Amino acid sequence: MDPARSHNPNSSYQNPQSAYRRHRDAGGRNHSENKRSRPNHHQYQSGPTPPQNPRSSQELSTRRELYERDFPVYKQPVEVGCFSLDSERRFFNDSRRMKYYVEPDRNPNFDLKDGYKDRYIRRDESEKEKLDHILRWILANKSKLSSKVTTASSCALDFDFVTWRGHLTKLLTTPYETREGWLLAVSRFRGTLYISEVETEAARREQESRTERHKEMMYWGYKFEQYTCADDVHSSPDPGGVVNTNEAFCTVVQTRLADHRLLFSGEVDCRDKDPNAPAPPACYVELKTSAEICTPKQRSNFHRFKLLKWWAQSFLPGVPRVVAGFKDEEGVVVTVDTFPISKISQLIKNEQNCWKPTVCMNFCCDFLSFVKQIATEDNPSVVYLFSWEPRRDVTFSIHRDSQYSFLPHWFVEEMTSSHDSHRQP
Ligand code: 0WD
Ligand code: CA
Repeated sequence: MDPARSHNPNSSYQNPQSAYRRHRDAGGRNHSENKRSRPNHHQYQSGPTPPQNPRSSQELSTRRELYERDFPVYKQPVEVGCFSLDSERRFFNDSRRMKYYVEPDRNPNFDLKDGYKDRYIRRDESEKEKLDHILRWILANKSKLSSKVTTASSCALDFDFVTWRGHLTKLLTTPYETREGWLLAVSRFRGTLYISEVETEAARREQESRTERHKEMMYWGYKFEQYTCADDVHSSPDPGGVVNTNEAFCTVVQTRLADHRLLFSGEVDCRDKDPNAPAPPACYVELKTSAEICTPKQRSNFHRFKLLKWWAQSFLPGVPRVVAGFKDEEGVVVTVDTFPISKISQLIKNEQNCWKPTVCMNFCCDFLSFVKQIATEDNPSVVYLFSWEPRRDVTFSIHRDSQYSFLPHWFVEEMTSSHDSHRQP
């Protein structure tokens, strides 16, 4: 277990010095829309919400130095459920798309290019699913999630935050990110804060201008999964099959970061097929591909950039290891290596100016506190849009009944009626 996890008396949460600042800003620009046009904002359709205090603006700094303090409490994540998405992206409240890891040779020579032209079905990325699958999972499991204490508090769920693991990964890496900003939409509904990503203008342009080579390289990662995963405990991988990126198996975990109770879901590539392996999420394996490392400079970059992303993504749900296929320029996996997540912080110790897990976790924790403080109106059609660009502070704007609203009616209605029926005698 990672020594930084909770149960370690030395890692108890220190009350943070607040990294958010209040300062005067004549326009109160971050409380209302269109006061300052940001390149990654779409045209707003709704009218601006009048600022509560037109002379103050609140921002959250992302400077690393502010987050170098003791590691916050991060409870061991517990799997509370899972779901699957089939080849047509249909939701199932079960593990039917779970796969089993079959350890490859150390030097397997897997050809990742194979099947790109004729055995590849790609998910339609223009279909923005937002939190829908997680919300479906919540409805399917609401009897085991509803608050046991239905007192004066209007909390229907015992969680402060519901989101995708991928969104939390972006938060963890923000203090070290120099290229890609983000937009996170937040709505408060029955006391829980739902966080859903909005595509930035830059990301949309990047996607539209992808080269053929880039598109093919995106396939390589999925092809590596096909070489190393089997559909059943006793079967073998089938490299002759079709790669369909609609299919997914997702874990749903519950944990706590300082005083933030979190429920999030993340896609899991496969599990250890040994029946004596530990219970989920400890039996899960994350698969990655990366360019072969030939020079000290490449090794240093791998430690500074790749391992940060790999660590953040798997540490969050408690996935203990990453299996990496190192590929040459032709898309052939030349070496396979396993990286235990708990060893990554030692691996990077000799890098100058390297990333620190504590900075990642403390920034995420402070961002969640910032969100709690800002997103106060409990209304599923109100969106607090948090926005960040590298070398800037996190800012926000507020949107009512806009294109940003993301909690669907079917979810709001079913949560509302079930909540009320709980209160009936
Ligand atoms: O529609 C969207 N913009 C998003 C969809 C944003 C974020 C997530 N999702 C959905 C995806 O449909 C996917 O089923 O969430 C699921 C994955 O969620 P996650 O685990 O929170 O995401 P992340 O940790 O970023 O990615 C995990 C894996 C990726 O593996 P690698 O090894 O590349 O990190 O999920 C896959 C990918 O295999 N993945 C996606 N698959 C389909 N559509 C997407 C996506 N947009 N993003 C990641
Ligand atoms: Ca993966």
